[in-house]
Amino acid sequence: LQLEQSLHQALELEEFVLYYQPQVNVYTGKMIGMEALIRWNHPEHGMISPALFIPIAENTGLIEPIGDWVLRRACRQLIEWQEAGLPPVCVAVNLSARQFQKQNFVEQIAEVLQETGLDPQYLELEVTESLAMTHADRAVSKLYELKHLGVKLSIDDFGTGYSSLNYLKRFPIDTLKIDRSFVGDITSNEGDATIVTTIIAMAHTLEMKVIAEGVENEEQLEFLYGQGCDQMQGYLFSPPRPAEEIEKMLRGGL
Ligand code: G
Ligand code: G
Ligand code: MN
Ligand code: NA
Repeated sequence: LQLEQSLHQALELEEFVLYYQPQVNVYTGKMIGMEALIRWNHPEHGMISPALFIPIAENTGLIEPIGDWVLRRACRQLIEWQEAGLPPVCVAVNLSARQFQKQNFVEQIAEVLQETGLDPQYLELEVTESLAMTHADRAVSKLYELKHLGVKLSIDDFGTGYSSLNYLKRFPIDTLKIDRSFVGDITSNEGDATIVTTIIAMAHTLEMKVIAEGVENEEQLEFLYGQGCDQMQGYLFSPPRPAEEIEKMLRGGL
């Protein structure tokens, strides 16, 4: 209850910040986008991980105003960078179940795009595999409505949930994000290597791109390159960083 109270205040006091983690083209090594990841800059406890407060925000419903803040912040940030003449990149925003399932969610996205003036092709929405596969029929139609707005869609944490391939082929998804739990051991664990290789092949058959998460070393990069993985994200390239640091990277002409 106390945390709920302070989460409420955190919104009003503007204690949330967005960090951004670069997403890189495996072949060119260039940054092509980034994932927005929220942090809570608590006056006493410092930076608090979303892993600690997002579940509480989900349960209390505070995820709705927080999620709305994240969307607007990310879109505004991109507009700022575009207006400053920096190279155009996409921003991916994580959606939680409660947001995605909300009745007027599609309208809300349309509203944010209109209010910020962001070209929809630069906004990517991430839904987790387990969220997409729960009530998959309803998810299919909602994903199509979102797709019609012109935004990009990706499935997050792919491989950790229970996917029906029958639904997967019906989702208008641009990108599958391979969960980092498979990427960590790809060079030492044959099973994980096979899973990653299979996900990449399947995604390409379904005309989706693949991004590997949690890429931490050159050996993993080599493996992914060899398997035709499209994009990667991970500490090898960059951890999630504050906007000012990402801006420097963009100015560096990545
Ligand atoms: O950045 P970090 O690895 O600490 O993120 C931990 C978890 O919090 C991840 O599962 C990530 O998807 C989730 N997360 C980060 N930012 C957001 C957000 O803005 N909205 C939602 N719903 N989840 C987020
Ligand atoms: O669930 P989601 O994929 O949205 O979560 C992203 C989380 O993964 C973030 O909390 C981020 O800090 C973390 N992360 C990003 N890159 C790496 C990495 O290379 N290794 C590890 N262990 N975690 C990472
Ligand atoms: Mn994510
Ligand atoms: Na993930």
